[in-house]
Amino acid sequence: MAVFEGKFTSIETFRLAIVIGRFNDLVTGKLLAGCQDCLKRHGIDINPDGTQVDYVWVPGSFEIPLVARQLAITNRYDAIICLGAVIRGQTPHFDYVASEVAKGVATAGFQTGVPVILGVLTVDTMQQALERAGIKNNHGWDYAMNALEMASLMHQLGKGLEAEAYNHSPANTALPASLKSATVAHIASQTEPEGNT
Ligand code: INI
Repeated sequence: MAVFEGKFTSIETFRLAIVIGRFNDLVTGKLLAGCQDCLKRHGIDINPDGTQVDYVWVPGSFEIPLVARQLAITNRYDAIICLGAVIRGQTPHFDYVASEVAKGVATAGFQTGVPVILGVLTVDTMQQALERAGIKNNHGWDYAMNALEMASLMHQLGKGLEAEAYNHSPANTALPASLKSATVAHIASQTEPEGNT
């Protein structure tokens, strides 16, 4: 048996995409700067004209999952980092945006097998957001670390099944047949009443 964990070495060939919401860009711009600082100090070429990082700006956090998934299905990226800031206002809009972005980012990762990092702050006030985007510490740095770690881990676990999922599903949403049958077998083994043959 084995222990698998992501490393922060051998990352010179990694390709990353960063999706950034313009909404609250006072905050998201700082998250991006923290993220870039981390990547740069780990030897990643963060130049948008280079070969390692693409940047995609979207109107707000709500739009992030669609774009993250679209990027992931290209199979060009080892990880995708999503940066946004959802700040509670006087309306329920916060709750809709916050829950949709979290669900959508998770779905983009599940559907494609590409690590999609949830770098979206959900806070009550602008002060809390800024504290997490550089005044106290910068979570952008952490999101970059998460991306490198997950990219490395997924490489170790192998990308074969994910490639199969993209190639054999027109909607790019289906599980590969091998995973489907394994899942069905697993569920059956969990639900079969004891002693039932
Ligand atoms: N988008 C954010 O990224 N953060 C917010 O706090 C926010 N609030 O509170 O409204 C927000 N709204 C815009 C939303 O993400 C979409 O861009 C918009 O609804 C258009 O689809």
